[in-house]
Amino acid sequence: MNDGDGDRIVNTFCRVCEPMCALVATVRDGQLTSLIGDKNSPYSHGHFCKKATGAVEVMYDADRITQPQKRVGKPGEFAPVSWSEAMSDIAAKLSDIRNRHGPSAFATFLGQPPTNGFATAVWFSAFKRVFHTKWNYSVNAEDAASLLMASELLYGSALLYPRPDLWRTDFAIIIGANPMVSHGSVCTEPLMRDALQSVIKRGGRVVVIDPRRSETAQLFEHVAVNAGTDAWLMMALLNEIIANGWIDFGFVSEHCDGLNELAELVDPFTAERASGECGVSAEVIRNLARDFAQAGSATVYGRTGTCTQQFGTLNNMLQSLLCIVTGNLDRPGGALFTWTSLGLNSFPATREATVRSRVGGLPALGGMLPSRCLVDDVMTPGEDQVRALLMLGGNPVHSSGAAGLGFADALEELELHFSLDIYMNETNRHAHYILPVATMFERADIPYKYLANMLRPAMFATEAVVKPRGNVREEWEILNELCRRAGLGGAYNNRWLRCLSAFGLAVKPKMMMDWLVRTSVSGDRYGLRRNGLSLRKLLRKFPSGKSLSDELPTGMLADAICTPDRKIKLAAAEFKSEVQRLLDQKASAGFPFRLTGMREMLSMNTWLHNVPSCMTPKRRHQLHINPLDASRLSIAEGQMVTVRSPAGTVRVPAKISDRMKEGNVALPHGWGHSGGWKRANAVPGVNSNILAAKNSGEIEPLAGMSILNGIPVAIEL
Ligand SMILES: Nc1nc2c(c(=O)[nH]1)N[C@H]1C(S)=C(S)[C@@H](COP(=O)(O)OP(=O)(O)OC[C@H]3O[C@@H](n4cnc5c(=O)[nH]c(N)nc54)[C@H](O)[C@@H]3O)O[C@H]1N2
Ligand SMILES: Nc1nc2c(c(=O)[nH]1)N[C@H]1C(S)=C(S)[C@@H](COP(=O)(O)OP(=O)(O)OC[C@H]3O[C@@H](n4cnc5c(=O)[nH]c(N)nc54)[C@H](O)[C@@H]3O)O[C@H]1N2
Ligand code: SF4
Ligand SMILES: [Mo]
Repeated sequence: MNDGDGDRIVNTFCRVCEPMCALVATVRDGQLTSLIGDKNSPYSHGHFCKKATGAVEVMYDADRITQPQKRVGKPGEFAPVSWSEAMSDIAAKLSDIRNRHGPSAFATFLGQPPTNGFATAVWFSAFKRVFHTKWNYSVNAEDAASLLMASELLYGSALLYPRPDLWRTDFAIIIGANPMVSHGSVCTEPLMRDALQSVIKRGGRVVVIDPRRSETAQLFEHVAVNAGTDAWLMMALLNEIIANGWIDFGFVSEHCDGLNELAELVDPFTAERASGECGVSAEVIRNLARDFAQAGSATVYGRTGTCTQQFGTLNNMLQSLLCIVTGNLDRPGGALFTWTSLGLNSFPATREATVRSRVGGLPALGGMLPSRCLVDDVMTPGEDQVRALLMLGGNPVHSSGAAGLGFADALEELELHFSLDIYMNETNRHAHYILPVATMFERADIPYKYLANMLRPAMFATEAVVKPRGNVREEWEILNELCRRAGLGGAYNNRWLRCLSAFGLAVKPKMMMDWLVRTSVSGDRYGLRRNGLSLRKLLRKFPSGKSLSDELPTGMLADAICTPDRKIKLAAAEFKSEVQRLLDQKASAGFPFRLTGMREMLSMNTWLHNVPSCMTPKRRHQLHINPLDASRLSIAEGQMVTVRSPAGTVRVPAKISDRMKEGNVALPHGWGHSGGWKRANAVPGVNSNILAAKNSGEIEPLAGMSILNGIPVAIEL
């Protein structure tokens, strides 16, 4: 579209976080000059945030890497090289390491940002298959692995995780999520505020369970819980519900297994006993159980606050169980399975956790091993030892819960470490090569990974808004080229596509996107369905996107459940052992506070701290502490305090805030930089994950979760 004065108006969408808000960009002389939310989008209605502007500044950031870099000295010392020199050296070294040690010696690490793009997700998946990589790590154990594990244990597939039907529910419990800041995760909804407010408009309730009166809790009802004790609270809620018979017996007897065992397991968890642990009064627990169970429909939405915990998998099972026993699974207003036009919802009947890490035996969930395993897998000699690593847009030296456990030292041991990124960060400063990639505005895309999480399924597409800056390449091209140079054809699952690629005829992302759109439920089936979609039609006729449905389907349960007898397991063996571990757990003497993380509006994990829109002059990295706790310790606003955990110590200024529950403190993650990003490096801050480090034996045992919330700490002046 053109709009006079030489300005070009381009419809696009944001891929910084999960809602993927529709945007309208203005381009002048080939430069993206302004960005606003697309009011015509039937999906996001103009919603957008400052992080999208931050992403434009990232694209034009002087500290961005725009030419391949080769390590020439100590960590962080790089010199520019040509693509051909970098690629031929990497491919030769890869082939050599694979010849000498076998394919398992080459591992991959996937960070969060690359998963937001279609081409990267698809080509990376094929790349791993073509190279037969066995050890594939990610930040999933700092994120959602416990959700996947809980789904596997309950429903028989890690990918069968429920989404909260916020647009239809009468009662929403939000536990360990702050969607007013994070904009939602594993639940894709740009209109999150409207969705939550719609519950109130229908006469329903939204109850936010959080140690901090979060931005979401401020808008709705808040129940202040002690960090890391949610399992106590939810066990007591279940106990109340079961003891009072507020159960949907018809649903449970048709679809579930193990109600009697579950009743026995929850029996010791009286409201009084749980109250002593979680800091919520017995009366509030009883009333919450009753009101939730007796609501017309009810749902529970939890996220990183309950996932990345000592009892992450148990928490996620309990969140589901509250919906299951009250008959709120797979019905309007409850917890729903997914639907996507691309057919990504064809439920895979797999037991996911078949691959386990080389040392420590932690499970790969969704095909992803916990980040912490990389350290041991590199450092421990023997068969299948990791010697070469592809770091795809990750920063685990900073983001991993094992950040303090010699992560950087392990990276220095690698024979080959190459990174695809837009910056030099705290992790790839240890790489041998950094290969610079295109940012989101420099590539065509369709929403992909998050389609299956949309509460209102929609489809949209974007062209590249501007040409890639400098000498960067798209990730798919780099991955494909490496396969080709290693004599493996290309990064395609299909043999014919690999052959074509070997002859220089690589099938490109737009062709693949077109194929997916056209063969999708809403596609034109290459002319067989007159009103169906193609990529071209999406781009031309629906530049602001197309809404496919206002709600998710229900009634899929019978087909969806993947357990051998197609029953939901209410009391799996793993569940029982976790309940026992909960009962046996002892407080950490000498560490009277509980530390949590908290996301901030203008941060995106570790990577948006170098641009002015996001790192505004007034921002500070602070420890949030309740006024009563502060006065007991004689801490004044802004004073430096020492935060000590069993794993490490950091010093940060205090922010006194009555939004914190007494005895709980919060410290945002992602601060304290030492990469190639000058503005970020100059801002005072610390890496909060130094406090989280734990050896494999001490972490959440089922999914291998890093414990990032509810860390026992001491606070000193
Ligand atoms: N204490 C604590 N730690 C946490 C969390 C927490 O809540 N508390 N949250 C965890 C969670 S949920 C996550 S997802 C992780 C994130 O952990 P990571 O993925 O390791 O870190 P990120 O900060 O997301 O960024 C990784 C890198 O991606 C690069 N990048 C940005 N866009 C692109 C792109 O398009 N392509 C490529 N190739 N690179 C790109 C950035 O420059 C950055 O260097 O952090 C986890 N760590
Ligand atoms: N602005 C911004 N948005 C983001 C990101 C970002 O870094 N910045 N990251 C994106 C990513 S990768 C993800 S995975 C999502 C995460 O999405 P969310 O999980 O919604 O993110 P948080 O804002 O960290 O919310 C976690 C909430 O849990 C609370 N909490 C901490 N510990 C406990 C506990 O023990 N019990 C309970 N009940 N609550 C607890 C915290 O106080 C916080 O309010 O956000 C995404 N969106
Ligand atoms: S909410 Fe997320 S997807 Fe939407 S504009 Fe902000 S950063 Fe982008
Ligand atoms: Mo995440």
